[in-house]
Amino acid sequence: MTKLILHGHKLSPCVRSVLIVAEAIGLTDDQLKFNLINLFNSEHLTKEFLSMNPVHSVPVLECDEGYIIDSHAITTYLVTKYAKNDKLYPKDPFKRALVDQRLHFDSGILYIRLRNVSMGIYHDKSTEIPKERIDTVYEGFEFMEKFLENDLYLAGNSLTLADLQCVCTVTSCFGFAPISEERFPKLFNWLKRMYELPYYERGNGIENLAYVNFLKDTLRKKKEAQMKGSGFNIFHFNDHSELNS
Ligand SMILES: N[C@@H](CCC(=O)N[C@@H](CS)C(=O)NCC(=O)O)C(=O)O
Repeated sequence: MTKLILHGHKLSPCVRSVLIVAEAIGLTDDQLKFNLINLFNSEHLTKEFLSMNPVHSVPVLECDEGYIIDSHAITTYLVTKYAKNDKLYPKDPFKRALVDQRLHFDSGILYIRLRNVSMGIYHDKSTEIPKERIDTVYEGFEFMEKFLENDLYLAGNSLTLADLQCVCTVTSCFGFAPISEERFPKLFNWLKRMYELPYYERGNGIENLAYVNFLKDTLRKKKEAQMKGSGFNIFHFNDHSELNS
C-alpha cells in the first residue's frame, strides 16, 4: 500500500464523505491516515496547507502522486484505485455519467446551499437563519425526491458513490432543515437504507451528530452574546477543543 493521508476536520461534511467511502471500500485507519487540520485555528490558511491546496478547503488527500483537493475528486480516485469492484463507481459510461451527475449535484447545488447557511451562522450579524436560505436547501431535497422517484438509490437500484457523498450533506442540514416522511417519503426511506449500512455510524453518523449540535450551539451562543451586547467571533468564541480529536 502506498502513502495515503487525509488532511481535514471530521466535522466537515466533505471530509466525512471521504471517510464513509473509505469505510465502504474497506480502507483501514492504517492505510488511510488522518491528519487533523484545525479550521478553528485557521490551520487551513497556513503557508504549508496552502502549498497543498491554494483553495484552502478540506479535505485534501496526499498520495504518492501528489495532492488531490475536493472530496468528489478524492472519492472517485479512491474507489477507482482501491475498490475491489466497480459497483460504487460503475465503468459503464452511462451508469458512470449518472453517478457523476449526482456528484456534481452534491458539489454544485446541495453542498453550496448548506454552506450558505453554515457561513451565515458563523459570520452574519443576524442570529436567525434567513428562511430563503433554508428554502433553497429544501428545494435541493425536492430534487433528490425526484431522483428517487423510481429507484431505491440516487443513481439506480444499487448503492453508489452518489449516495455516500450526498448522505453526508443531507444529514448535515438536519439542525435547521429536518426531513419528514410526509413531505419527502422517498428521501426518508432512502435515509433509512443509508442508516442500515454497517459502516454508516463510523463513516458519518457519529461526527454528523457533533456537526449538527455544533451549528445549533453556535447559533445559541451567538444569540447569548448579542443579548449581553458582547462581540461574537466563531474563531474565538467557542471552545472547540472537544471537536478536534
Ligand atoms: N467542493 C469542496 C468543498 C470543500 C469545502 O468547502 N470545505 C469546507 C469545510 S466543509 C472548508 O474547508 N472550508 C474552509 C474554507 O473554504 O476556507 C469539497 O467537496 O471538498
